[in-house]
Amino acid sequence: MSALKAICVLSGPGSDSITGVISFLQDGQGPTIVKGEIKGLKPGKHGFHIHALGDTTNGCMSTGPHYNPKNLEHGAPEDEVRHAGDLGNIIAGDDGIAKISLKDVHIPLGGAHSIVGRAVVVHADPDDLGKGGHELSKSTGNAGARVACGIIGFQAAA
Ligand SMILES: [Cu+2]
Ligand SMILES: [Zn+2]
Repeated sequence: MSALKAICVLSGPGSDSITGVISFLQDGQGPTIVKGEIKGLKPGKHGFHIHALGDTTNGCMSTGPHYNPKNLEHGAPEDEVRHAGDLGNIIAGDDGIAKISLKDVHIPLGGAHSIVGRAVVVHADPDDLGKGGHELSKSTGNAGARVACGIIGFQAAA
């Protein structure tokens, strides 16, 4: 069985020109490998999620909530109770660049719970991973504004 590949080109709504490209690779039923780079961020942690909808007609706002096919509460990537789309935080350096390299078993590129056609969203603030005690902690991680997003689409197979 050949690997599935997908790609997401991100951009921000503001004039601050946040841009990035994230690639996804899944071999068979294995974990999905996520790699990429996002530029133009404020240094520090930024919430990083798969949102449910591939709809950017109203910018990143119309990508819906975190992708959550199992109807669970928001959490950290390593938690059992989490949204499928909860990929935690990315960390931008002083140069505003965040490099991403992670593996996750909850974001397949095929089957009933595929993330292809959905959106990657980067937030202004850190994701508290459900533990911040804020009224939004258990739904969004209180990660603030959506500063960049893009739609995940298939790419030519590996
Ligand atoms: Cu999000
Ligand atoms: Zn979530």
